[in-house]
Amino acid sequence: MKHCLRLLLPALLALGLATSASAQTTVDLNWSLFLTNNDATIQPGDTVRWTWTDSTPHDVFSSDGGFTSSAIFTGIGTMYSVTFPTAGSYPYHCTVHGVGNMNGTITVVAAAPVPALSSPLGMGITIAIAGALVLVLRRRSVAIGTR
Ligand SMILES: [Cu+2]
Repeated sequence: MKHCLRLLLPALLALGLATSASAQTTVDLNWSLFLTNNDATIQPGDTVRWTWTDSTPHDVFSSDGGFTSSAIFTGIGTMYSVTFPTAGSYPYHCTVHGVGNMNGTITVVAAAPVPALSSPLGMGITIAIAGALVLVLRRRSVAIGTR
């Protein structure tokens, strides 16, 4: 029984620490002529990276002016990236080819908060899970007479 707890508690602590961190990701989008509804849904802090996949000149221009590639680039493999720190909806388009021919919307949705281990709620959840597992292990030990 004690041996089980020695293995179980560090695992629970590691789980609590792992779930308290949110990984930031990069979402890749192709960017070429007649590419419409080039949408992505991400979380705050994530990055969107557009990659030119044709040889036509393009830019990336947010419809509300929040971000822009600030130049018209040409060349397959050209990249432009934006990190979105705040939840919201961010429509964008190519100014060379217009909204009707090249567009998309980046939707940034705040993730459900995960209680950190250092928070009272996160610590409480970890202790409750550990307690429940201890009870289960004790009952199993009693049932098979290995107490
Ligand atoms: Cu374009």
